[in-house]
Amino acid sequence: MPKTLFLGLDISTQSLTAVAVEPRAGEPRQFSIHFDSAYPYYGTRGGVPPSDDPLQARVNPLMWMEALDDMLRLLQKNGLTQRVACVGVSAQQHGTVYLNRHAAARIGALSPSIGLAAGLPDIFSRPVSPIWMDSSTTPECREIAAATGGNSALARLTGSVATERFAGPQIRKFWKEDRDAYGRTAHIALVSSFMTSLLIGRLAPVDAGDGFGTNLADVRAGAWSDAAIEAVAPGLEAKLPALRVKDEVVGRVSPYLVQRFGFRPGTEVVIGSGDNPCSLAGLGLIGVPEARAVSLGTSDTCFGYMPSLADGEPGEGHIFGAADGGCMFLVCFRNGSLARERVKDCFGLNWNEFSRILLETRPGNRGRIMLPYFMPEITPVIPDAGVRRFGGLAEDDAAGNVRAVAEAQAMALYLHSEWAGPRPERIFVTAGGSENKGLLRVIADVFGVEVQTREVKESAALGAALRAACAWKSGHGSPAGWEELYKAFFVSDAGRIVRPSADAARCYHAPNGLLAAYAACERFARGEGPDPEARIRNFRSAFPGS
Ligand code: XUL
Repeated sequence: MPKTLFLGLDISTQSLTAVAVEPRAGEPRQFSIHFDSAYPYYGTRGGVPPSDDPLQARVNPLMWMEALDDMLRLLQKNGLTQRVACVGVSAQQHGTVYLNRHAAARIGALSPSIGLAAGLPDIFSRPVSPIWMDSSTTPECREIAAATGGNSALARLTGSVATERFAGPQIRKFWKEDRDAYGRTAHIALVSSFMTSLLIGRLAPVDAGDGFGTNLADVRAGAWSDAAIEAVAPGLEAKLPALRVKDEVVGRVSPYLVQRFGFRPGTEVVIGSGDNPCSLAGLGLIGVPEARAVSLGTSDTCFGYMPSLADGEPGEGHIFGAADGGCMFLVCFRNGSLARERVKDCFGLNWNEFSRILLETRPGNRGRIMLPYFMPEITPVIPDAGVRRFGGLAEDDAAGNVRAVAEAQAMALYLHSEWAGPRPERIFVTAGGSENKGLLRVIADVFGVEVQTREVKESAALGAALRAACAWKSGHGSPAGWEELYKAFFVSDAGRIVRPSADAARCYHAPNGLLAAYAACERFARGEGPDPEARIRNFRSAFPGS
């Protein structure tokens, strides 16, 4: 008798990944579909069609549906679907999917002979979904902040200042630009609740991990906020999914999934969540506030668990819910892997060479600093793309630029997450960039703490599978704590450990260290501070060997 599996499906910016776990069974099974190569007719690059407006990023949700269909077929071919006891979705956060009044019924009545995208082309009231990379809603952010008593009040209420990529400002922009289509919208899902709806065959609720990243919820009450909703658009409350603050099973897979892909009829589905809240679970950090995660993916993020909410407003980041009903903080940088890749490609390097340069060059980069804003940045908010170089960093210096991009990103991760609490005891690094030894060394040195990787790189998909296991177990009389669960399902926590060098950490953290010089560059780029070259000279005289 084949053993029971738990399945996690992660719909990220660039790909759909499935991870299937089985207690104490060794390596999880893993499959990925990359949107650009699998569905060239959607014209995506890095999962998003290029736009004339650099602030806009919108995706046709039918592409995600095609990918889900293909992935479930692939899992069936590998004999996995019939063994799944419970499945969970992880998704890129903040993207919104606009459904018309027929959608709910159509999703539930799909014929198993037709694919998801082919069978449901007309369930949308808006043919595109703005995703997290869209930062075109600055005017709407201002309006929402003004209507809710200003950004401090809004951040205290919703866990974030008005934020361009969040559902609230995006929905307001849609309402302003196309009132008819807004009127035809019966339901606005987040990507996680949309994909979960396709699994259960009816509209799914949204969890607080994703739901708090909207500027629409009262994070202390754990419910949608009337004041925030009123500031966005009329009649919005009726269009939002139900909000749940703690993980729960939201249904069973639809007859469509049973017939088309061979799932067992009783297969359960846990509430979906965002990729960052799922990664928190996948890295074993639920209930562990002393460690933090750094995810080096399309976006770079720094996040960690918070057992309860502090009284003040969050700093530059965001507060989301965690699977156990607690909270997490998150800071997100748009110029993540794509910026690293641009520097790598510009000098014709491969990733091994990129890593070797980081391992061979000296921390501090002799005071040469880059602000790698290849795209408009969200932390700090820099609307105008453009790479800025300081301290005499020459454009054609391969080693200087490689170190400069890696140091800048690590310093930004450090500085912009300082508000979230004391320096962590250790950092878990995940996603694609965690395979790069050089990047791990730079992060360890900049944070001045030990950095660890996990053997399973796909922490978001793994986290979704673990959340499925956790919810299933509590519903079947064997509830398990997160730590216990993590031990039972996690194949091994063997991964790399990189310890910081004390000298390197000093060159970043000393009063005249590189962090101070880098912060001055950021202030200058935002028009909030003087030319940083004097700070850079101070750094050079304090650390002549760096
Ligand atoms: C988080 C964020 C990104 C996306 C990427 O706030 O916008 O990390 O979740 O998938």
